[in-house]
Amino acid sequence: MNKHILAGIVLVISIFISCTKTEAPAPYGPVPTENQMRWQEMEYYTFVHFSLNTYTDQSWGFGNEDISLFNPTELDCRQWARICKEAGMKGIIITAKHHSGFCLWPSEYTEYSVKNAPWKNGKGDVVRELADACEEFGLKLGIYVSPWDRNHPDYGKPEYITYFRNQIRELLTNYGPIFEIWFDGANGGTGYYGGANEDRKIDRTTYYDWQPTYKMIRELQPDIVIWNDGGDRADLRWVGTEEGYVGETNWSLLNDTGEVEWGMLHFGHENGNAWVPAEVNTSIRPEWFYHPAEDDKVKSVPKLMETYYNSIGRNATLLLNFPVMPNGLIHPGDEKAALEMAKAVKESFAVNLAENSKAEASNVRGNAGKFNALKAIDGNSETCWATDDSITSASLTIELGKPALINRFMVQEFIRLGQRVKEFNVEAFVEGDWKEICRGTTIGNKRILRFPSVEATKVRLNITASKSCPVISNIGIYNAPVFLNAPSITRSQPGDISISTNDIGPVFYYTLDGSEPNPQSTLYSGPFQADGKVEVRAIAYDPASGKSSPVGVEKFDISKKGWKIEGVTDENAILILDGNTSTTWHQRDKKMPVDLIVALGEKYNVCGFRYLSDQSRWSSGIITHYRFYVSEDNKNWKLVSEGEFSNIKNNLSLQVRDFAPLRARYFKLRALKNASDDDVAGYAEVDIITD
Ligand code: FUL
Repeated sequence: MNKHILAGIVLVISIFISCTKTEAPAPYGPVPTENQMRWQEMEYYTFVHFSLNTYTDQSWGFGNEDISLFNPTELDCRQWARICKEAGMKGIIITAKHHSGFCLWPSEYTEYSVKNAPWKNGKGDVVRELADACEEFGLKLGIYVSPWDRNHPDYGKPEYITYFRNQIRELLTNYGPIFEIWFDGANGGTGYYGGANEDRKIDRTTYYDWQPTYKMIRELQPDIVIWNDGGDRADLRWVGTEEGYVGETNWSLLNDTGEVEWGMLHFGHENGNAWVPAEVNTSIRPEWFYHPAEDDKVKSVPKLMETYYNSIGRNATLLLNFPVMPNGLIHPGDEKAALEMAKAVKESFAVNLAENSKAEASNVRGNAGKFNALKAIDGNSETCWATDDSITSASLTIELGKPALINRFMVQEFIRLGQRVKEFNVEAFVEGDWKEICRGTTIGNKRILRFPSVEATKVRLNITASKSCPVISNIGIYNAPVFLNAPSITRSQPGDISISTNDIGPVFYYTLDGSEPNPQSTLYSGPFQADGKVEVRAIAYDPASGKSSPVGVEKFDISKKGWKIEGVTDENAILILDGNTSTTWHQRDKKMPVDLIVALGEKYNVCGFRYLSDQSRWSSGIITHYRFYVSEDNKNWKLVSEGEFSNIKNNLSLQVRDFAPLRARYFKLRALKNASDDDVAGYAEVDIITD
């Protein structure tokens, strides 16, 4: 036989043997269940916050709100479902019962539900209508049912757990398949509790006795995933913030020991022994429930895209909330923002420059075609590039064919075999040289990295550390359009205005007369003086693409130049007046109630105040209950506002309270209680509103 033919036959036989012999890598560490996989692949779904609070403008109902307020005259769950479908979401989780205890379905176990509301003469059932709409639009249904119940007389006693389980059973029996159940961890304490009007504390680690409840849930809904932030470890985890992001390093792992520390929620445990992936929950507006005052605070497309990259692009799913209006509909502004975001996502990932180009890897498992580099760019997430078992660092190079502008890199691990990669970087071949364009730590289900546009002919993924041999199912390279964030505008105590952004490369234009800024307005060249009442409007502008950001607006009140914090020697106290939201001051040396007294220097008609808590990830001293006083002489004080900053622990947004104007030269913010039940009072910024 001809030598070459023989060599060819040997090669074919050896390839055949190696292909058939090369097994997929063994799973490494914990792996997802089928239910977790199905959920992970949904990627994006919505929350709907709707309850009696919708009618009382509250974040948390106390539990005694009048049922007769609930009358959504135009309620249309088909509208919610249509918007979600068009926005690319795959399911809807509804607040069937929020902390107030009011039930959106006619529960047979309580009178505090839609069955006693004027809506549809007590014959309505919001959960039923939503289940039907979801079925019609091909969406999955999820249930939020609050463990904390501020209405129920038995809350805090063992009897309540039976009540709670009965409600869960109703919800998981009567409304078809439920993809996710959501158990909020908030347990604020005070409530109506059937008229007791008291503070009831429970031990969140034992009170709810979760295991029998989990068992019942899985029997009733075998395909469900359980989200729980309040006790025993469930299938999914909270990320420790409601701001719309998870850690850049994000392991889908936790330790199986029940309670986890706050920081670990954000990053997961690298060596955790249980698969507990992250879900990023955030609202399309600052708050979860509808508040008319937030109609102009719907998040912009760049902000929502930021959230997209910081959730789905960081190995998490995204649960984006719509607050439904009192009439029962999603506000047109929220709809517009969600649809524009969907369009931006579509445009960003429309063309995958990696797909079906050429690719080579530094190592291929068993030299087998089944696991070669091309499997990472074939658009099929069931096939993957994998290396030999002994390999924990490897490279994969993609030839783009011709020079192409790129600014996004997407990579996915085949997580059914576990999460492995610890560190990687990406290089681009630019004018004859390799240049690092971005780097990351974990990958997981999906990691998307952003970098300034670069023209490249080749792109190389270098996995520099992995727990075990890497298994990569997908790589995408894109040139996404620019979406700039509205710039942020701050003013220091001496009156210097600064304009800034996290985006790379834009310039800013601004106005001070209320007119809309454009590239013909004043160019920002550094901080400038503008004291007293002034409205600054600014845009970020990208000279390369000619694109502008949405307008950032900041209304500043009276000058803080002459303000003084009374009775305090710590010079850092001034940080709470500096206009910089990332600097803070804490009072730690007093017992609650803790007062903050500010002398304004002159007399003003004061008609409101603003409190911004410590914004850092490890924030402390977050005031939850307050009293606000004004005075002309620092002796005789008038109480002008008091109450709670509901949900402030999870959602650190600015708290604004208005009241009837009063002449004042001093104000006093009294902290009655904080979120961690200690004596620390912390502040990022404190400000007043004058008329
Ligand atoms: C929080 C709750 O207290 C908020 O009201 C909201 O429901 C959010 C999703 O979870 O913990």
